[in-house]
Amino acid sequence: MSVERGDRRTFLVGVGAAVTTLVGLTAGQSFDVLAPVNLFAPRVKGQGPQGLPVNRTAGQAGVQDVILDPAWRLHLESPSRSIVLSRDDLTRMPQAEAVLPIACVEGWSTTAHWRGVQLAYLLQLAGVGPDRTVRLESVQPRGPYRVTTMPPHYAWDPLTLVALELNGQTLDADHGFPCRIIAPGRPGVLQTKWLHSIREEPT
Ligand SMILES: Nc1nc2c(c(=O)[nH]1)N[C@H]1C(S)=C(S)[C@@H](COP(=O)(O)O)O[C@H]1N2
Ligand SMILES: [Mo]
Repeated sequence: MSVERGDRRTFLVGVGAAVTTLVGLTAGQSFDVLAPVNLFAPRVKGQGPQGLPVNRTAGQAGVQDVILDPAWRLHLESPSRSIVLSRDDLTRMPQAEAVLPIACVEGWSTTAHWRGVQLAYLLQLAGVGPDRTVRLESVQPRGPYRVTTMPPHYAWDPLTLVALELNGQTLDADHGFPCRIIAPGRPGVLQTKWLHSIREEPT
C-alpha cells in the first residue's frame, strides 16, 4: 500500500488480522417456498455464480481485462490524502463479515454472506470527513450504475463492506472482482461492482 501525503512520503500501515462478524437483519429476503410459482421472475434465486444472480456480467460491462489485470488498484482520495491499494493490501487489512441481501428492482432479492474490509476503515485511513458524502466509482467505462454516491449514514455503517469474498469464495468476476460495495438498506443498483475509486465527494 502506498500512502501519499503532502511530503509525498510513502509508508506502510500495519494492520491486525482481526475478523469481525456482523449480521444484517435487513428485510427483503426471498422465500424459497415461492420459487416454484415465480415463473415470470427475470432471474431465479440461486442462479448465477456463487449462488447469487448476476445483474450485468463482467463481459457485458466490458471490464474483464481491467479487473483481471495485476496492475488493478483501488484509489482512496480525500483532500488530505491519496492512497493506492492492491487487492493483496485489502486482504491483509482487518476483515469483517456481513450477511446482507442484494435486492434488484428487476424483481429478485438474494441474501448472501460477504467478507471484506469495512468501508469505514478505508475512509478513516484516507482521512475522509465523517460528515461527507462518499463517491464510489467503478472501472466500468460507461453505464448507468458505474458510479454511486453514498451519504455518511451508510458509508460509516459497520455493515457496509468493500467485499472481497462472497459465500466463502473469492468474489466472482461477475459479482464485482477485485472488490465491490455491499451495504445494508440500499437498492441493488447502488451496490457498485468492480470498484476503481472511493473518494470524498467534492463540495
Ligand atoms: N459497476 C456496476 N455495478 C453494479 C451494476 C452494474 O451494472 N455495474 N448493477 C447493479 C445492480 S442493478 C444490481 S441488482 C447489483 C447486482 O449484483 P450481482 O450482479 O453481483 O448480483 O449490482 C449492482 N452493481
Ligand atoms: Mo438491479
